[in-house]
Amino acid sequence: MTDSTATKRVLSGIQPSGQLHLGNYAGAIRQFVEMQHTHEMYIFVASYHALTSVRDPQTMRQNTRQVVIDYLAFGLDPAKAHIYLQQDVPQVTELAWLLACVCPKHLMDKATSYKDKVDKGIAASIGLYTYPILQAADILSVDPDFVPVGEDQRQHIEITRDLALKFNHAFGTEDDPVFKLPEAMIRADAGVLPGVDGQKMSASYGNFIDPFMAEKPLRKRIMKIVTDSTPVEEAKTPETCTVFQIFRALAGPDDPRTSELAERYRAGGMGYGDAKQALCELILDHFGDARKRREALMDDPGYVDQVLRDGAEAARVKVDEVTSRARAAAGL
Ligand code: AQP
Repeated sequence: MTDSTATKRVLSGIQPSGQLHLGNYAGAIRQFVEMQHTHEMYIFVASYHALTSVRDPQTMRQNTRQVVIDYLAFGLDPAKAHIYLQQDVPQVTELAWLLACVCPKHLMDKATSYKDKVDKGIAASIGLYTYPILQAADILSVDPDFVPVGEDQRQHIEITRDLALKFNHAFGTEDDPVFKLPEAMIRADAGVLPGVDGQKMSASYGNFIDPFMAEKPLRKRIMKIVTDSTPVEEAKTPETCTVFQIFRALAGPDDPRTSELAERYRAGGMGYGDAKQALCELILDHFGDARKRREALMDDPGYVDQVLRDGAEAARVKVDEVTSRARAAAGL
């Protein structure tokens, strides 16, 4: 990585709508951990967003805390990344309003995640409908260069850029725009990770795999992955199999273990049960250190509190600066 990227700023976040899962890891968290060595990082817990689906305060508190612990367990280092809760930087809700006032309604009408979520049973609230505006405010609030996200979030980053442009057009000048336009950073090899039912792996769809599960329930969970009924002796197609797709996303497409497993699919003579065992071993190996770190973090609440205090303090400085700039530009 060259010096020119060393100071680039990154923002991303995850909703505490349930346990973090392999989809969050493959699409987003792995990038956070890699980028923290070369970028200025703002990584938050999207608690206001989770209110669109979580209705129990105790669950909200527990999930929120758990996301922070899991960020740290996956390898985020608070010495390298500002880790904070969305509710500790409530200025983003003001920014969301400023953006809502320049947001044409049709921009929300065409956001596909609203319909997907309502179809899956999440209440059709105005919060859910305007979720991409709050997300745009989160992103624009720290002037980031890059937003590492999973493939499913591509449209929301486009909406963020649209809203920034509209606000800049209304209240900025070409030489002095109010908001900086960020770029989505989406891993080409990650795609949208499927869950045990073959649909997008998702916290609120009940189809996710939690890499921190105890070994026995983890094995049981992986055995539940839906496969087709090709008999053991017949050749199988790895690319269309959910087990293989998850394996490839974790190990990486160029890893020899991935090509070896693909070979076994194509050769025939391997049942899906064997592929599931291989996936289970991979998960236990890949997350071995993270699982140990998580146990230690669960016993150190004081440390987690300190990480959040420091993170919120740093985030507020930057978010205050951006919010003041937007207010002033709009004549407030
Ligand atoms: N299945 C997935 N494949 C790849 N990336 C994924 N991400 C989520 N699921 C997958 C990425 O994880 C980040 C945080 O997601 P989020 O929880 O804030 O929102 P989401 O995409 O709506 O995730 P869920 O699990 O589906 O949450 P619920 O069920 O509450 O809506 C994002 O970068 C996302 O791309």
